[in-house]
Amino acid sequence: MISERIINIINEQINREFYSGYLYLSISAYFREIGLFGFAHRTKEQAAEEMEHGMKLFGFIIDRNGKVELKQIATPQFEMGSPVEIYQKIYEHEKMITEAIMDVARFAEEECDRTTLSFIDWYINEQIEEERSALDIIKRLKAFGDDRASLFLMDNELNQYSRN
Ligand code: OFO
Repeated sequence: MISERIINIINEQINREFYSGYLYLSISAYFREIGLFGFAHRTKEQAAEEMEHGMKLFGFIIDRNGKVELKQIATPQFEMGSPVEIYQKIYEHEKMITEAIMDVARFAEEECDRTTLSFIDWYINEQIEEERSALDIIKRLKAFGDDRASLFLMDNELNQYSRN
């Protein structure tokens, strides 16, 4: 039996994942606007990934016979800047998501809910990847980003990105 407390925090997490999708989509639109099509592609793929994260949580609540509550998705409040500034904010956002996932794990531990604990493990590992990939892009932008030719090459490289 899953507790109300766990259902509530997972419903909140569904909202955060869809918000993340919105956030990446807004960033993708901005990159597209300024002609960084590879960055636009990469962040659009990330948006789709976030929707999948939300849907997986949605499915989990249904599977556990809980009540899904779809909350309002906020408009992303994100001041765009240079690619490195944007990725620094993405990194901060992902760290916040990691904390939220850890809260789900903590609640599940407190309630000895092994099913939720085992389910949320996937997200804990996924967050390692989410933080790392944002950091990798920051590192490369810092190493090469001021140079327009390098930014062009990196943009082309990101255009090849496929999450499958
Ligand atoms: Fe779903 O992890 Fe990013 O936000």
